Amino acid sequence: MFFSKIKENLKKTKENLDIKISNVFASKKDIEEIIDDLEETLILSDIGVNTSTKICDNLREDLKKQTDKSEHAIKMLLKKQMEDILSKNSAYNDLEDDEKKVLLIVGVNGVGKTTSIGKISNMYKKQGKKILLAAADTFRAGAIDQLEVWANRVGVDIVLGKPMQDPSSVIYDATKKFESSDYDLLICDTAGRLHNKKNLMDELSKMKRILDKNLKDIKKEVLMVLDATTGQNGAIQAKSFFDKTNVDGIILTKLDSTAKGGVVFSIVNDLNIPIKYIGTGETIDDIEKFDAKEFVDAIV
Ligand SMILES: Nc1nc2c(ncn2[C@@H]2O[C@H](COP(=O)(O)OP(=O)(O)OP(=O)(O)O)[C@@H](O)[C@H]2O)c(=O)[nH]1
Ligand SMILES: [Mg+2]
Repeated sequence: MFFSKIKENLKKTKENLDIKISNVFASKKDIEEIIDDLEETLILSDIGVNTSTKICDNLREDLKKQTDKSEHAIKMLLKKQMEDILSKNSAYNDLEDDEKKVLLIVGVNGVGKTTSIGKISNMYKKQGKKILLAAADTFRAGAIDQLEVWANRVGVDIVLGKPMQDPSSVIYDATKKFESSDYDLLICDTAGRLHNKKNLMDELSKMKRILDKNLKDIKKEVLMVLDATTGQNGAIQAKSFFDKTNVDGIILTKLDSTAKGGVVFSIVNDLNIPIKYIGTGETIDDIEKFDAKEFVDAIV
């Protein structure tokens, strides 16, 4: 059931990719032509030139080694190659049983930071974790309230900033509260926009320094939220924007509303950053820990 939900939510990407792949086979050509057409199909599905070429080069090699060159066999090999690209860099490291962790959530405005924090809190709350949120987006009017609504909905604690308060002081307060009780997870919301880019980068670095200093022995991850509907260009822009904050992983949102789900492959292969979670809708349960096999099975 869980599995069919992913499939349902990735319908647009599946329609884009799966049907085109079936069309390649339907027009009965020789193997070389089929692979060339598959390569073109992958490129046109936002998988990117480098990544599509790599998948199909490997597929050609695989096919040399086996006699079964039926549509089914080729498709299985294709899926295997697609899965390999994704699993190489995307092993998910979950919260261990007694591990504490801090997530600093960054990303340009409107990509889905606050919503993802709500969904992730809910996911870990259901696993029995004790969670604290920090509303450190003090720049945009309404951002603090928005996170508070999520905190109440999920039933987790929150440290509230005041509008225009120094965001790092919110993080500071949150680290103190985190230490004062047996919290497992601290998730920090940040602004997607400040007066300018330098300002935003400086602010994020300052927050990271405070986390490092005050919660020295606790594992931290900077997660960059990307909106899948912006495709490859959005991903490349975001990478250059947030490079300085040393991104550890990606939360890829809005995969339900785009046919560009192929961007997952170029993010992992070209940007070299693992995808940790995917957002597949606007409701609280529309988040999944990223799983390479599950993802490929849902779209091809
Ligand atoms: N369809 C869909 N919509 C999403 C998803 N994640 C977030 N959204 C929507 O995207 C919009 C922006 O989400 P926010 O969580 O406010 O984004 P943000 O990055 O916190 O935005 P700022 O605080 O303005 O920087 C909202 O309307 C969300 O419901 C998703 O996975 N799928
Ligand atoms: Mg927000």
